[in-house]
Amino acid sequence: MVFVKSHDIAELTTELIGKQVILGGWIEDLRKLGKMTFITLRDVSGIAQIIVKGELNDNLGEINRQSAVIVKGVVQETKARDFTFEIKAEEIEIVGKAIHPLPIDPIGRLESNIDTRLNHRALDMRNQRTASIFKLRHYVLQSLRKTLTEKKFLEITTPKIIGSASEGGANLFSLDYFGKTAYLAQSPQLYKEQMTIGLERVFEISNFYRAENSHTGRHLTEFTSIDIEAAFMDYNDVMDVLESLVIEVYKFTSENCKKEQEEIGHTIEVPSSPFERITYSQCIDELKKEGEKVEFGDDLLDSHLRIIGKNHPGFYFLMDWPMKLKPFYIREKDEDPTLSRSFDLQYGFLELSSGGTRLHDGEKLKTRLKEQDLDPAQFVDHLKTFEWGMPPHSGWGMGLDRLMTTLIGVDNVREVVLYPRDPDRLSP
Ligand code: AMO
Repeated sequence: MVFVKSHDIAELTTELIGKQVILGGWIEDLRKLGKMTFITLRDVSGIAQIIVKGELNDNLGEINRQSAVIVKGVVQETKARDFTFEIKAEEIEIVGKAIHPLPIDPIGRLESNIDTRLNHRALDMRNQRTASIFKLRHYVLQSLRKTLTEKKFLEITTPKIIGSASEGGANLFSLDYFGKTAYLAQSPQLYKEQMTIGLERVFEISNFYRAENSHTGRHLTEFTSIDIEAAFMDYNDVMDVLESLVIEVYKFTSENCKKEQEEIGHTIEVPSSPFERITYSQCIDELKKEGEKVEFGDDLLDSHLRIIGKNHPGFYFLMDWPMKLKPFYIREKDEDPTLSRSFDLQYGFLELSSGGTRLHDGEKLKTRLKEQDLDPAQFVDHLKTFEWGMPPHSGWGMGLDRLMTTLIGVDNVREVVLYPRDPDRLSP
């Protein structure tokens, strides 16, 4: 039999009754009833009932559930309650046999823990809850690209193998590069800033790497980041871009992914806007009121953010952080140089994004590098671009995996990443 399907299951309608179709998919269920066999066939788009009778049924033999099959048959009316038509099989070919028993139950009747599912991720994708998460992830990416393109951002791809750190020395993976030391990029920070001198507004959606020995539901060693950088914008402008992007993602998936929301058992609620914008100083005051021993200049610990998150559920911006807590490329506020033009986008206690206005004066950048014990000599290629007409610019980076957890209401980023990488997991 040919391998080419005539239709996806979702394309079948009662108008095709009497017509021959060729379907391809996996046997989700199989019931032998005397002279007949009922097969539930699933493909990526849906499920159909196949009925097998007569000689074909007599010669059917053993077929394990979850085997891949091609079915040629005729669409006909049905008495089944769950279907509006069925397919009377004329030919069935098992094109990919599945073993029995399988290591996990893809229908999800027998629940497996996340580690077991991740060990068999490809098979887990036949679980409709898991498949729906990754369909949603696709639509999130589609929405992000659409909105950013409408806002005149151009998609770029920067190198992931680099010669010096983009975010300072911490958490760097190093590798041998033909006898030299190379690193895996922690972010596209320096390259995206450089691109503003010609392309003005750029974005990148790529994987980046952090040698973070963290065992939490929100840290991975390889994560997907959505990054933007825009010339002639201040941090308030790129916060507006971020806010409208998040709102659009929620709107787009809430409207276009009804089936996926049903499968996951979670309704996507579009957040109200504008998002609250609170300052770091306000947070310190709030924490002090709650009896926390914290002073201006201290970094906010997870325990602090949990308190702030309780006071401000949902999305909010936490802005104007002290300069000393921010990376070398962040610019100070004119009216108070101890404060930075920076922000984090929070979802409760969870940090989704950070960004800010950048220093665009090369000399100041050099001074800041030294202040942070970084060697300007390591950044010569970057620093020289600041002599070529560097415009004022701002941007942010947002963890796609973390954004996905807020969208579908799960706690662990591993649920929304195909093959997560963390200190304990390097395969499959
Ligand atoms: P930052 O280091 O805050 O900023 O990272 C931006 C966002 O990326 C996500 N993220 C992670 N997600 C999962 N696992 C990790 N280990 C991990 N590390 C970071 C988070 C975080 O908010 N260059 C700046 C951004 C900018 O200023 O443009 C940067 O990388 O959601």
